[in-house]
Amino acid sequence: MVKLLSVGVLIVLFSAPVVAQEYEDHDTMLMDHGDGHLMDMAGGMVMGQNADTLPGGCDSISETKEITVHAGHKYAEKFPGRMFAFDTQEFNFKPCTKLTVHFVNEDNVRHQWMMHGLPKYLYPKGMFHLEATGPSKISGTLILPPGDKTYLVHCDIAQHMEKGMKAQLKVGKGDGDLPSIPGVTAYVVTDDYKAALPELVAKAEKDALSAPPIAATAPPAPSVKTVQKEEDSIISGVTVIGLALGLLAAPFLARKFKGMSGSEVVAYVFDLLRSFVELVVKLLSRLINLVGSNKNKILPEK
Ligand SMILES: [Cu+2]
Repeated sequence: MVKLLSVGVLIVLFSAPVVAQEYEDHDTMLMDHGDGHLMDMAGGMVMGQNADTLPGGCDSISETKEITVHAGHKYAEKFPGRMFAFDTQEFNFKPCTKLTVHFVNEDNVRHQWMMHGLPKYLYPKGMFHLEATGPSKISGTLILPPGDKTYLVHCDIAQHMEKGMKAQLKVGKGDGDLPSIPGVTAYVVTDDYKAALPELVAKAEKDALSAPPIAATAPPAPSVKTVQKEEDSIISGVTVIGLALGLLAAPFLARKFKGMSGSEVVAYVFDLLRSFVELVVKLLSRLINLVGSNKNKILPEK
């Protein structure tokens, strides 16, 4: 019974860190650097924060909205071939909405919720940007511009957008859709997960055959096949030399190996190889020294 209890306690102790994922809250640690730029020492950052200046064309704040966006690897699982994603791929708000975004990064890497195309007179570089080194949360507020426009929202860490962390935010009716939004719009580059490798090879060969012939005036370019042939001939030459050496050495080695166990033979062969390599290195370094010293002798005569 005591054993059972202690096992139970151990299981609870070890599973606790897995169950209770701790999120660092950057909002309590941020320092205001001015111009809507807030930052802390733990990898949290807000850029383009604007909670009170109305963008040109907005008479008043139309709505006050708050959203929570989660980011992480697990949200990409439903999108084949993607690695990272937000939990939401499309947002829609009225023009002149005051929007607060609570960004929760659930991965152990850095992620961003970066919005582009905002008016530059109000948002530095036209960006509103939340960044969190996870697992953690961070919050920021902006006021959306007037007019119908579709804004790109993504994570700008290298390759995170390409791997799926991309969304669109439509103000009003938006002005169209952006490409490669997981689950929303078609990928610019679509991967084919159905075709097996042999099929792909067959298709590539077929494409190569049906390619238009090179003009007669063009100089003959070395084709892949001829390069392959040259390599083949080099390899076969080396093989022939090796075989000949092996045949010559066989009687000598047979005598040497008489009465040796398998491992002893292997050790002996490796020893031979090692001394051969050492000899080659020594010869090479002597050659290099020779060339070097010749140069030194020539130089003063100039
Ligand atoms: Cu990211």
